[in-house]
Amino acid sequence: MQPVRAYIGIGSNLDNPVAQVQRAFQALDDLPACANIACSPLYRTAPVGGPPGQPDYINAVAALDTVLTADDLLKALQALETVQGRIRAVRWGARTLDLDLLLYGQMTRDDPWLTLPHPRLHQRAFVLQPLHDIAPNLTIPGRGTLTELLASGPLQAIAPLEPPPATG
Ligand code: A4P
Ligand code: MG
Repeated sequence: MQPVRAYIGIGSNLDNPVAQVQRAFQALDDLPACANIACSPLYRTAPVGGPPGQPDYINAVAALDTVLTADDLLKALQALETVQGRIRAVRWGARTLDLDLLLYGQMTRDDPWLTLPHPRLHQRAFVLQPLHDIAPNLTIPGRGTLTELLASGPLQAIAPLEPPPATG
């Protein structure tokens, strides 16, 4: 099987979210049958949906080349969530680690177990902006280019965790 470029959305808002996201980058880099990882900057973002009063999230995106099938990659992601203490209680509730399969090549699929592209990707600045940071020319099947989606608004305003120092 030829390697497929896959994009993974990473979110955490419990138990030291910055460390959770950094640990997730390392765990993704260590996955068997996956290579060439690219990691986006980290963003601090206000919660979208879910129960009121949950903490802010740290969000990021990773890309990797994989020879796993899409189903096996999702199973691997769910296993990593469990290793990092994910407990599923409330939909969109606070979590130590959420790993969403955003894109698997240009595959499209409408299945509750695995929908591709991720069904809410195009509405979320906390996904679109870090995706754009590592893959500015990406097209989302059925949705358009990242540039178009970021310009189409209205999207939540988000800021990098550590903005680059001012120059000049
Ligand atoms: N599933 C279907 N397609 C996919 C896919 N492409 N990637 C199924 C991953 N999973 C997929 O997921 C629920 C079910 O979706 C799984 O059984 C899987 O087979 P889950 O991770 O157990 O639960 P969840 O993440 O709470 O649900 P959901 O609907 O995926 O939530 P979202 O859309 O991921 O939203 N606000 C901020 N600021 N930052 C965030 O990261 N995240 C969410 C979760 C809400 N608000 C947020 C953030
Ligand atoms: Mg999820």
